[in-house]
This record gives sequence, structure tokens and C-alpha cells, in this order.
Amino acid sequence: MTAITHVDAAVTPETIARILSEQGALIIDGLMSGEQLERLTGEIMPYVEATEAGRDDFTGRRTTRTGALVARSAACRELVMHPAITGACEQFLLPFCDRFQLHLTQLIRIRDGQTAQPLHRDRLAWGGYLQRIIEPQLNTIWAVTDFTFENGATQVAPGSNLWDDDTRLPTEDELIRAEMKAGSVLVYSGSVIHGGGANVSGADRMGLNITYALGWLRQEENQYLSCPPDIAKDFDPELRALLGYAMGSYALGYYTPPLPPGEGPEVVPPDFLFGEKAAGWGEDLYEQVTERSRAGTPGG
Ligand SMILES: O=C(O)CCC(=O)C(=O)O
Repeated sequence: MTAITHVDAAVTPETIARILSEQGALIIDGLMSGEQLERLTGEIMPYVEATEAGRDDFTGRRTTRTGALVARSAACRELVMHPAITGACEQFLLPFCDRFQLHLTQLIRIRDGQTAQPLHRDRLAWGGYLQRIIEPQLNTIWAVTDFTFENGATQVAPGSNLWDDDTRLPTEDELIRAEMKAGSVLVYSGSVIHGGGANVSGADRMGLNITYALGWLRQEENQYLSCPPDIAKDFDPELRALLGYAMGSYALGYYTPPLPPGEGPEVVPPDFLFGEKAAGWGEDLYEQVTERSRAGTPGG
């Protein structure tokens, strides 16, 4: 494959998922409005400016990575919940899980002088234990600045998601730069080979990496710590569920409020923390427990 497919903002989730399965990546042009981009930049730049560069060649010694963006930026929260992307996650990830979740948020700023990142598949975050038949991840990089050949546009090997041989590396011809205008978004699977490009432009390249994963896998950015309950309580319940404050399936993710003996339920879903009622619970018990639980009353 010699190009990354571009589609416009009216693309359907089904089409996104189909191209992802067949090619491993695509670019949706102009999905973020100019107004949203401006708000996003205003909200995140103070954090980006204060972020130190990476510690090794993979994270990039001339690259900064700024996280906790759900907690820090309303515009980022909107992008996390963008219906074209969550709709594509439903199509692409739900065949492998009961619920998908947010995996990470990270503003990646590739600075002038950064060399190309080692090529990789993001699914290797789980150490190669997953069977190839499982697609664990749907990833996005929203262009906050234009992405150009010179400033480090992501390099992608379209079609490499389907390569049988895990050791095969793309040739120069098979590597395509995800060149796009600010406001566009590169969508790519956890199985496609890619990496940040070298920046020789004299200016920063900024991309907002928002990724999603199967609800039964460990998240790369620990959302319970980057966006703890005290912050998450003010968010839309659907966003909270995406962070992980919801059952991942029948048995995954319950908790026990740590209250004195007999004063609380033993098994409740995470949403209980935010006032959602657990099925089969009496009104009084529910009120008492949430009050004590919120006040942090220790058990035992
Ligand atoms: O910044 C980019 O273009 C890609 C970054 C990436 O692939 C990574 O950090 O894993």
C-alpha cells in the first residue's frame, strides 16, 4: 500500500472500522472544529510547556508527553467522546469485549531535532501475550498543529496490521507519513506498524493521542489515578464509564465500600460511588452508604 486513505468528517463508524480492519489506518480530515482546536490549545498549553522531555529513545529525548488530559481539558473530554470515534470503537472493539475503555490521553509534542521513533505496534504494550486474532485497541492522534513530512508526521505502514510475520519490518517505500492539517485525525489500530517521525522543521509538531482498548485489559494511563473520583464525579456518566468507572462485564470491576461490619454492601458497581443505585438495594441503605462512603469513613 502506498498511501493512507483520507476520508471526510461525514464518514460513518462502519466505514472507519472497515478501513481499519483492511488497512490498519486512515485519516479523517477536518473532524475537529477551529473553535475546538483553539480551546484545546488554550487549555493544555500551560501543562505542555511545563512538561519535561522523554527519558529514552522510545519516549523521545526531544519529545514531551503530557497526560491526565481528561481531568485537565474540557475540549479533550469532547474529543474523547466524539461520536465518530466512539462509534468506530463499537464496531471495531466490541466483537472482542463487553465494554471498551479509554486507554490513554497524551499530548505528544515532537520538538525540532527529534529523530524518528522506533517503529512498533501499540498492542505490544501488553507484552505480546494476546493472540493476533484479537484487535485490542483503536487509536487516534488528533493534529493540533499541521502534520508535515518535515515536522515529524507519524510514519505508518498501511496494511502491516495484516502481516503474518511479526518480525517483518516495513521498507522505506512501505512507510507513509500521516501528513494532515491541524484539526484532522489519524485513526490507527493497535496492530499497525507506526512511529513518530523525525522533526527537522525548526518548530514543534503537536498531536493529541487518545486511545481506546478492550475493557478487560489493563489501561496504559491509569485513569483512576489520572482522573480520580473527586474529579470524575462532575463528568457525564458515559465519560466516567469510559474511564473505567463502570462494570467491564458481569464480574469485572466491582468494589466493596470499606465500611465497618454490617454498615455497607459487599459488592457494588463502580457507578455506585457517584450515586447510581445498585440493583436490589433499599433506599435507606443506599443513602447511608453513599454518605459514609463519600465522607471516606474507614472500615474495621
Ligand atoms: O507521535 C506520534 O506520531 C506517534 C507516537 C507513538 O506512536 C507512540 O508514542 O507510541
